[in-house]
Amino acid sequence: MIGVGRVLREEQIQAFHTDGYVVVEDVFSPDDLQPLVDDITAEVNRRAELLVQQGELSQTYAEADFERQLAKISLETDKLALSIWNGVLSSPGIFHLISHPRLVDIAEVFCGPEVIASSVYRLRPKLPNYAYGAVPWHQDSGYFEPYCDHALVITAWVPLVDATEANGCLWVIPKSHEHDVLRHRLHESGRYLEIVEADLPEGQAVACPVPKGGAMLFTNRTIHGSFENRTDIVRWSMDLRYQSAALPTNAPITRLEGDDLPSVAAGVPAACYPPEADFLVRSQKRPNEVIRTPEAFDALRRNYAPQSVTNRWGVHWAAPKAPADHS
Ligand SMILES: O=C(O)CCC(=O)C(=O)O
Repeated sequence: MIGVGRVLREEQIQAFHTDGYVVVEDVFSPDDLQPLVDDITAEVNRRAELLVQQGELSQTYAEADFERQLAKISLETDKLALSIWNGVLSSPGIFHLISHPRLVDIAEVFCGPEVIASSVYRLRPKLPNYAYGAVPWHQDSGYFEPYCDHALVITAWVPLVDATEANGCLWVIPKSHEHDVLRHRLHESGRYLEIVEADLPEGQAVACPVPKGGAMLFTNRTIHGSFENRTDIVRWSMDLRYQSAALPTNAPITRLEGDDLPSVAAGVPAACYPPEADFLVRSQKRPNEVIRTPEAFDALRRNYAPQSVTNRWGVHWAAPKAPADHS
């Protein structure tokens, strides 16, 4: 299998399967992450300038470093931070991170050679001492189509600063991926699904610090959450997801003879998360269908007509808006 022994050690692969998660250090060089940091900074400056023009912010704080600018802005208004939490950005830096060869090598270890970058990617600026940034206990599958509960959709959680227990790194319940998808309820914020404390399985939760340049990988049934940031810097991170092309996907790919792909007509969902567009990020069988440029990625996401996800919990949460309907 491509990638095994090169991108991950055998014990890391084992840990992922046994515990439901693994932290991998040194996935990216600082140069790898800088274009994304620059894109985010440009976007923060753009939105801050608008707020200054509208009289809602005294200055853009552009001289502050990446870890502090949004924290300073947010002491005056939380509008900018909220617009990032509640939106889904599309930028060349985001595309290059999702399709970073080392990350895709890692995804290939678990998903096989036909790798779909799942539609669900999120940028999260967890602000200092701000309740909005906490993400309650959940399994990512709580948000996905039930059909995909027992498939593997991996999350690569990538911090853009050193993520520590103090600034709100992720917590997981080891081995919780062995459970089915547990009941999720609407969190009091109305923005998240959560597994309430009483429904959590036995097991000691562990904090998972990840240094900048590393990534944490976990499964769609691994129970995780993140809590307060008790520092004065913003805990910036991105979470990205990957799956096999053999699972339901709305990526524009050719179904090939011999593929055991499920059909929508047979009641199988169009994708594990139909509200946003998937794309093919690596393929041996369909190399011409791999999305290779930020422009193609952006066009695909903007032109996608969102479809709803099965409302299995009977609740509605305020899902972030994808590029097509958010500026
Ligand atoms: O970044 C966070 O704080 C939460 C991330 C998360 O829950 C996820 O990636 O599913």
